[in-house]
Amino acid sequence: MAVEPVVYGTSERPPRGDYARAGADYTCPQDYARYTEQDHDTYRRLYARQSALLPGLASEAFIAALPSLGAEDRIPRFEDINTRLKPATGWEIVGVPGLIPEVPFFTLLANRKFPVTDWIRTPEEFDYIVEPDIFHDLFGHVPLLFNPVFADYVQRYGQGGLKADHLGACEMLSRLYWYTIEFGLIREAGGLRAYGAGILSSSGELPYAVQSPDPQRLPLQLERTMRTRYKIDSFQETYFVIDSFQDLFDMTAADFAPVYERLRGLPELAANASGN
Ligand code: HBI
Ligand code: FE
Repeated sequence: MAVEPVVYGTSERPPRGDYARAGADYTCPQDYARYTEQDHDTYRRLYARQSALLPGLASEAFIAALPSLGAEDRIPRFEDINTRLKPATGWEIVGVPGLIPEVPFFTLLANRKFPVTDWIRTPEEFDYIVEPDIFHDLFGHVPLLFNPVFADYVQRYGQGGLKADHLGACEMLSRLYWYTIEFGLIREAGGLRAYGAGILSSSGELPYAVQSPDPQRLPLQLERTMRTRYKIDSFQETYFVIDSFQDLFDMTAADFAPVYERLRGLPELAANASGN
């Protein structure tokens, strides 16, 4: 069944992915034969550049898990990663043509299936691409799914997303996703490190988020974070910091319904709003 393509926060450009191949749940098999030698070379160059940047900037848990992706010189096969990921945390990665609507997205996460875009950027987009491609999803998101506590958080986020949809609170909850799973920072023994996929897969934002004096960095606090708007196509002006993945998981144990109610009466905060 062909599904309607969705375009999230990008220009009117039609989405890149081939949504006609996707099923009702928006997933599609990874058609490995479609990748060209140029695609494999783009992945190899992105992987080489990004992995060289990690020491001192990326979470130690991420660095430890990165080799679980397997191939570094070619696009990995999803089923190859799944032979390691399933036994590790019960997660598996599934192919999708690109960004998908909130509810199918939450449903996949709630079932420990992480949607990974099946196409890769062109060499001209080497330094920046608006929509998440396979490098952002694989390199940025998948390694920490091997970490049991973080993997539990992502599933709980998906379950929370399905509840939020019934409460009309998707926008508030998507800010929590944005400021943790995409752009989260963590304080580790060695100092401040990145654990968010959007930072870890970006050659510019990784040093910026961890070292620049420009952005503000606040302790992750559910209500403050869910009130704070985020930036789609530029570095963040605010980053939220956790002390451990356990803290992040524990923070989402509560039922968010009363939080949403309180927030509905409060004004949203700009991405660069100061103070706590
Ligand atoms: N779809 N494939 C894909 N990947 C995402 O990260 C994603 C998505 N759809 C919605 C979405 N993220 C955001 O709205 C989250 O905040 C929920
Ligand atoms: Fe992402």
